[in-house]
Amino acid sequence: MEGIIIKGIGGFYYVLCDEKIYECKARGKFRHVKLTPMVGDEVSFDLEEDTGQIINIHERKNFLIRPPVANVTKAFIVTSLINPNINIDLLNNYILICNHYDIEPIVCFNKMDLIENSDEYAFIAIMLNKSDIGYLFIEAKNDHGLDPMKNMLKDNLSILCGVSGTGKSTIFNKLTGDDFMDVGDLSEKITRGKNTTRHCQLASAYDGYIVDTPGFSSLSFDLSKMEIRDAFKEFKKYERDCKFRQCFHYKEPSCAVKKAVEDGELSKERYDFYVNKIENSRRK
Ligand SMILES: Nc1nc2c(ncn2[C@@H]2O[C@H](COP(=O)(O)OP(=O)(O)OP(=O)(O)O)[C@@H](O)[C@H]2O)c(=O)[nH]1
Ligand SMILES: [Mg+2]
Ligand SMILES: [Zn+2]
Repeated sequence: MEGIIIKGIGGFYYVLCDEKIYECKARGKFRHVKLTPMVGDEVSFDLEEDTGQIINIHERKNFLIRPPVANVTKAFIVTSLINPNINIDLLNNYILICNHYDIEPIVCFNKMDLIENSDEYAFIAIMLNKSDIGYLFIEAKNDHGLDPMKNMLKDNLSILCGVSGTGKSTIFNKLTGDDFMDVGDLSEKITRGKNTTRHCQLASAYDGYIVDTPGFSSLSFDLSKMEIRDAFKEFKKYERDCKFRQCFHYKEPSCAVKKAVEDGELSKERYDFYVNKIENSRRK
C-alpha cells in the first residue's frame, strides 16, 4: 500500500492512505543506511494485522531538518509588520532558503488589523513585486483574507514558517479546523521564553497538506556562493546579458543584474542583502 507519513512519534509513523491512518514501524534496513522516515515522506507499507511495516521510502524532492519535513512544495512565510516587528533580513533569509530547496515562498502579512497606513508596508511590497515573490495580506484572528491561501493549498505540501508570535498556529487552526496546536498568548510566551508550537504534523486541508512549525528568531545555514546566487531567482532573466557567463553580479564589469538594480527594475534592498550574503559566505 502507498501513503504519506503525517506524524512520527517514538518510533511509530502514522501513514495516511485512502483517508485512513495506519500505525507503522520502519523496517530495520533503513537504520543500516541511516535513513529515518520523516513527516511528508511518501512510503510503501505492508499491513500485518494492526500495525504496518514501512518497506520503502520514495525518493524525496527535498527535506528540511528543522522542522523535519520532506517533500515541501510551498512555504507561507508568516510575518507581522508590528507585534512582533518585521525583520526584513530574516524575511529575506526565509525566502533564500525556500528558493534553495525549490519551495515556492509566499509571504503572508498577518495582523493587518494593527496597520493603519499603507506606508508601513508599501516599500516591502515593492521589494517583493520586483522580485516576483507572491504575498498576501491577512487577519487570521478575524478570518480575513484566508480564501486565497485556501486555494493555494491544493496539490501542495505547504509549511507555515516565520518568526514566533506572528500567527502561524492561528492560521493553521483556521485552515484545518482543528485546534490540536496551541495558540499562545504573546505575553505569556515571552515570560515562558519558549515557543508554543512543538509538534510537527501534516494536516489535510483544501486538497493539500499543511504543516505548522515553531517560529525561529534566527536561521543558521551555510550555502556556497553559487548556491546563494542561484537562489535569487529574480536575477535569472537578466543573467544571460552579463558579460561573464558565471557572473556573480558582484565585482564583475558589464553586469546586467547590477544594471537592473541601478535602473530600479530589481530591488536594491534584495541586492544589498545578496551582496552581504555573498561576502559572508564561508563556503566556496
Ligand atoms: N491582532 C492580531 N493578532 C493575531 C492575529 N492572528 C494571530 N494573532 C495573535 O498573535 C498571537 C500569536 O499567535 P500564534 O498563532 O500562537 O503565533 P505563532 O506564529 O504560531 O507562534 P509560535 O508558535 O511561537 O511560532 C496570539 O495571541 C494570536 O491571537 C491577527 O490577525 N491580528
Ligand atoms: Mg505556533
Ligand atoms: Zn552579472
